[in-house]
Amino acid sequence: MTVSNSLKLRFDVQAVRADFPILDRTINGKKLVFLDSAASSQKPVQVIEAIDHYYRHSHANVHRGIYRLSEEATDGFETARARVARFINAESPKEIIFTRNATESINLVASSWGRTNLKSGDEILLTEMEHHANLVPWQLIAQERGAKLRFIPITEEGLLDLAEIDDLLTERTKLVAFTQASNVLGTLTPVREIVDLAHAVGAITLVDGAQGTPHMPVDVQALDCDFYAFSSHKMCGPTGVGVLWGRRELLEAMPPFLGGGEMIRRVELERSEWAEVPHKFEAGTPAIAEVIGLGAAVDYLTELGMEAVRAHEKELIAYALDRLVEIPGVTVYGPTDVEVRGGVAAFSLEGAHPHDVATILDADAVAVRAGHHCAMPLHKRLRLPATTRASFYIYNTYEEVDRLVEALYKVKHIFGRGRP
Ligand code: 7TS
Repeated sequence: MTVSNSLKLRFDVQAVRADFPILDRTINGKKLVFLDSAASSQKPVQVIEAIDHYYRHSHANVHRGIYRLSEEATDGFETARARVARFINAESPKEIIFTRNATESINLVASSWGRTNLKSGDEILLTEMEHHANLVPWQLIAQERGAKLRFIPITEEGLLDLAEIDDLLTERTKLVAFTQASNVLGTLTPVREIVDLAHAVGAITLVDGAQGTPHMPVDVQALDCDFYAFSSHKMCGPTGVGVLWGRRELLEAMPPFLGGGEMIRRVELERSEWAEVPHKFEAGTPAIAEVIGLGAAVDYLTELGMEAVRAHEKELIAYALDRLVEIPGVTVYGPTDVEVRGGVAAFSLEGAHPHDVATILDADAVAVRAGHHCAMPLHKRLRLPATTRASFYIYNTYEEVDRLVEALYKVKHIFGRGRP
């Protein structure tokens, strides 16, 4: 008997699992164990059916036709915007901009806000644990504007090291952009504390919520940040849609990101006037079905309760950390205190390359990710070329952690270092 048999999870995981058709799949004759939700989560039937229903019954372009189908599509689209606003406690749905993904949301701010607000000598403060999505857009705009990038370092344990923050945050700092949760270390950052420090020197803040919104309650007003970015596909919703929340006065002062239809009030041959926010930032036909699917995902997570989602993941990661460190030769990175850690475990296994580990786990139908997880500077800081990463979500169980651990013992056996 494994330890997991004596433990019970926060909510009825079997009922949750029954909502995810893909979890019935077998790979190599074994039941799939999906441990790569940090890359993209699986989708419940409620989301799949919302998209199916939309295409079967209500598809037309939005904000244009004065006929029933177009009105239904527009209504579905705008209702989803209101649901997303409520989900992160935005003051108004007008502050919710639909993009393609978190990456595009961050690029929108770097481009529209950065071009009009950054000048030579200004500084942008980032951290050493950022995903490339919250690094490269700032490199591009810093180069263009002659601004300088600075970085909050991390401690050996993988927490943000705020000891030198007074030197890093000065009146030259115009923007602080940082992740709410590391997609490698699992670290949960002290968002409100950093936001307060940034505001004290007059800087604005962007929080990369790609690994936050899917896993914990988010209240942008309580966080007091200025921009907040996330992706639908990591939170049970479809691919192809992301969200940027921004303070209305900032959004109103920013120039458009992309030009075209939908984002204008009036167009002449030589010049145009922009539509009100959020439409100013939504050029062209949007991902209507996907936005409606995101609305269904928000309903699904709201019904589960984000406090319960976080509690579930906290229990799973605590169990996973305990079991992984039992395996000789395994090193898990990131904080050990689950109060400041999300459901992500990146690790190495002595003597085995992460790609080999992931390939052997795949033979056992355990899906994990191997590589740098789009955080190359963080891996350089950890002096590692790559790691293997297991990430957990609402549908994962203790038994699946056991399957991971069993499969890792097999890897050790294959590499000749462990017991069979
Ligand atoms: N920020 C963080 C913290 C992320 O983890 C990711 C994606 C992104 C931004 C970008 O999200 P996207 O939807 O725009 O691509 N993270 C991962 C990952 O860990 N494995 O694959 C994608």
